[in-house]
Amino acid sequence: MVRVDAAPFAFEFEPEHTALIVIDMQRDFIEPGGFGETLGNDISHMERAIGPTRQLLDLFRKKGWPVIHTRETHAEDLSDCPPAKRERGTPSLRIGDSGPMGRILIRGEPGAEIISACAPAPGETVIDKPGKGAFYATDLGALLERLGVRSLVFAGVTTEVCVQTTMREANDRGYECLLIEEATESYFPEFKAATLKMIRAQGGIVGWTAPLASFEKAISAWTGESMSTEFDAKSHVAHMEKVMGLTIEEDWRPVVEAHIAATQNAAEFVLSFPLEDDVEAAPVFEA
Ligand code: C5J
Repeated sequence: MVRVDAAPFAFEFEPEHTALIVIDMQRDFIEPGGFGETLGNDISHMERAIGPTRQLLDLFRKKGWPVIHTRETHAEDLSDCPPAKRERGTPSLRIGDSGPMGRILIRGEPGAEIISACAPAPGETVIDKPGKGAFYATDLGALLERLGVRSLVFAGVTTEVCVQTTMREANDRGYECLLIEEATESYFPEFKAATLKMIRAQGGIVGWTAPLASFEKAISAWTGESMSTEFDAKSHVAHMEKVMGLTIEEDWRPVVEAHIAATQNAAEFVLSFPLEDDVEAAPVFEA
């Protein structure tokens, strides 16, 4: 068990049941000319979250623990974009309009991509979500179930919109959620501060928050205590069998172990299996 010095009290998690979720570190929210800026926001605040998010990514990757990225995106024909979302306010460019980084928030356009510093590594899952919450109209819930995840560590932008919405969705589904304080940002510093307070108020009504240094310290302490700091493909395969409820045949075991040892990522292997049809139903909107 890893024990993080967090607020409102220690956050404890079992690494084999934990994933990192990095919310919407997209060019459209962070770089000039994207959705965030077209809404009139000061995007300069976003930069502060990049380094700490990258540090968290490096930490999870080194351990071979699952990493999931999300992107707020819509289909080319906007059939998954409620008119109310597109028409809200008076932005200089609306979702689907052409901007300096391609069509705003449209899947496949340059602006919808994750910034290079936090780009997904091979094998990491990327969830395209039409909503602010990452569970709505996606297969995130099914993926987490398949991975046997019970605790989620959060990073990304923006704190009070997509990060908080997803944390609340996760909390309602029974996940223990920790938000790393420096790895999230808002266009409004006061909203970030208020969101961190809201999350941990009332005994952690939504979850926990902790500084990155506390998280890193907890991992180091746990690594020091655990029997091996080496990536252990055999134990990852055994865990994978347990999570997926399957038995890998003896002939295949060395192949699977070699693959997982080479990629240092058991989660990638688990996630390469096709999912059943358990995506939350998404309504289709007329463009
Ligand atoms: C917003 C997000 N703010 N990713 N999206 O519209 O938080």
